[in-house]
Amino acid sequence: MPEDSIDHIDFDDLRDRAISQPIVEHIYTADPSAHVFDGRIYIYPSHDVESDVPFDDLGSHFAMEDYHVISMDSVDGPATDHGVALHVDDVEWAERQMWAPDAHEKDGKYYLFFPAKDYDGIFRIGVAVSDSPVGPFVAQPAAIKGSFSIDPAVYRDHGGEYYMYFGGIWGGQLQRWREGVYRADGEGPLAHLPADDEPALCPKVARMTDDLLEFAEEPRDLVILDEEGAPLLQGDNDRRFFEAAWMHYYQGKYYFSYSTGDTHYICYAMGDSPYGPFTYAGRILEPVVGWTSHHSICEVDGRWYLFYHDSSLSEGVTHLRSIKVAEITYDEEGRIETLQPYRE
Ligand code: FUB
Repeated sequence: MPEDSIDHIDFDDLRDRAISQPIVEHIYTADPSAHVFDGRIYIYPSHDVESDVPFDDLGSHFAMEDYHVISMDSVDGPATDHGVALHVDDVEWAERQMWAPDAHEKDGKYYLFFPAKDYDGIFRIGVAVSDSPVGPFVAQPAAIKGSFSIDPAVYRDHGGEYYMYFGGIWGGQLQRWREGVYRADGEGPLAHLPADDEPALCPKVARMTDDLLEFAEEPRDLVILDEEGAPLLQGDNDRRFFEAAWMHYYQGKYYFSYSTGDTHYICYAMGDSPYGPFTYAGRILEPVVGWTSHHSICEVDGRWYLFYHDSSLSEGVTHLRSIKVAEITYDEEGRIETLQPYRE
């Protein structure tokens, strides 16, 4: 939701009408990636902080420095903040902007996947490892080879393979990698984007190596098609991919979900393989208060939940967000019913 449309919001009323309340209120948190490990819910969010970096369309004011892990016994139970799990000062290759992370477990070890800008101002994706789901995590000395852009989400398929989904346009720099190398020329968030009548930029997917520390293959385009089988166009701002990739599997189908960024929707597309192609299927979440929308989808005790964020606690400050959770439901055809974040 754009900042200029919040001027007339009565935030006490909005918080009363919200379908869910912040999971924690003692810090600002965003971009929640939720998993169940050994029967407990672990959430890997961004840790939002005040910054003196001015607002711009590249998201420079999202100047986060560390990650905290939040855990809960149940979606409506008390949440525990396990403190700093990884700080940018402890990541050799990263200089700033610890954006949306994800985590996964393999053979008793826990892997935190995170984007940050390197010392050339280029977003890369790193991995940090721990024996505990709550850290502390020890970062690898270098970012994943061949990684770029933001918002990693790691999905374990039934065969035991792990795939990373990632990418984000504008400040997430995906458009600067169209030719396979980073293009530093061109000002602002729109430089190097395709024209509105060209196919939209695709999010990326790559299978991970067995140790989860590198890509096992070149990242591929994850294509999102419309109902006629044509790729979504860049000018289709209500449906095209912007950032916040997530993958889940439900009753025989793969669901790729994502944010449309400047139109503020969480949407999804359905497919038959972790690589796609995917066909656009609808909206999961209408716009929340705050510019960004970002989510994960996680099954807990046989029910499905959307973890998301909004800026109602900070009264609309875009870079001070709070993570929330709400149940989602599917119809008989596997379509997800759209959530309205605030009741009328
Ligand atoms: O939190 C920083 C950025 O804002 C994330 O990486 C994006 O997905 C958006 O939520």
